[in-house]
Amino acid sequence: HLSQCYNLFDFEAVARRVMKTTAWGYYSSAADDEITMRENHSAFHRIWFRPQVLVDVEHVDFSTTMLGTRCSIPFYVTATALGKLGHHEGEVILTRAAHKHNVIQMIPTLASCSFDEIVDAKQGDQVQWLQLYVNKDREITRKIVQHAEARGCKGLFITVDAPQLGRREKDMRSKFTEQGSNVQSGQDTDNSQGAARAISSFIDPSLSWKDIPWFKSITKMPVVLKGVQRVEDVIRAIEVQADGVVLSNHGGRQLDTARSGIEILAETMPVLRARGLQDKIEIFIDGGIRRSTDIIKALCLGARGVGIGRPFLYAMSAYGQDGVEKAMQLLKDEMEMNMRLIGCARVEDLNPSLVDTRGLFVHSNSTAADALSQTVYDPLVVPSQ
Ligand code: HOC
Repeated sequence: HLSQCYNLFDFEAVARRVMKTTAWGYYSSAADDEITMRENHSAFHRIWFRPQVLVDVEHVDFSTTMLGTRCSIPFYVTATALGKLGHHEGEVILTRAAHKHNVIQMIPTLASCSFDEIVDAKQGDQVQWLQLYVNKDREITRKIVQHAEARGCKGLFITVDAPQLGRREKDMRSKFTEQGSNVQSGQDTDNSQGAARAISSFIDPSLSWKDIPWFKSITKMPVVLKGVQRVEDVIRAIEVQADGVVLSNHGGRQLDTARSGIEILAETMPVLRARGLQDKIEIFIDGGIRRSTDIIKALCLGARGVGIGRPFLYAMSAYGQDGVEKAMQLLKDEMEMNMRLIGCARVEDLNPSLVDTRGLFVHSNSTAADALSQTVYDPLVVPSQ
């Protein structure tokens, strides 16, 4: 029961039991041996806190500003495709829950609901961003971007880590057959290799750095590159005047054994600070965030905010809007407690001295063995209905 969900992992356990094989296969799958997906969360375990004591933390305020929008907590609902696989109402459930908690929602290109349905579901001055897969036909892309801006979106997140679809074997095995998407690719879809391949054939693999100024020229929305994975590319993003980057490996769904967002962040910020570039761009991360301690670690290391994807899909699939609201509330409760325990009353007070990252860059060889035992020999990888 919902009242017995005490953390974000609990929603995943319920979702795994109640979801259809195809839906579970699509949401939970990641590339190849799923090493990066597991690393996304476990990397946070290699960072330890150095709390400060005797700080007045009676009143804790963890509200913050992301791309100019004030929000109640430094996370946003990141884009995840095919919401109707998990719940018949799809992404509008996430919109409503995000409104309740004053959290920003990123609208996915590959949503099940139409873009306008998701915008129509927003209330009051609720803020949404658009996640964009760039179409081979740039006129289609231009129309999508300008329509999003006209409908009030406040940020454009261009996915840059997906010139080709990663190989998600769990998804492929479940043989996607449902029409969960509103996406019109204009081409025959291939349902035989999983949901993702069925919906992604329109995406342009020729997208490159030289295209980014064009995006800046067609919109006034801040332009953020989602899926950057090394400091050299963060610097390049600054050079092309991107307003932000998301350090992300696409939830481990694209290149397996890519590093976690939190590790890329820890690589990036010292270089930006050494070059005086730290205020030139907003840095976000996503992947593996399940606890408020993960959020706090990312903020200590210089992130402006973090994206959370699968946990809200699982909460939605298990319990609908109530589930997503509860998941958000749990994170808020954890956040208040852990800000107090680390000795910070405000987000602005979080800084690198509060974390010990010496172990972060040390990778254990056992990860590969774990991956094999979990992805090959686990009979529950694709649960039966
Ligand atoms: C090259 C196409 O984000 C997922 C979605 C869709 C990915 C399309 C990538 O399944 O991770």
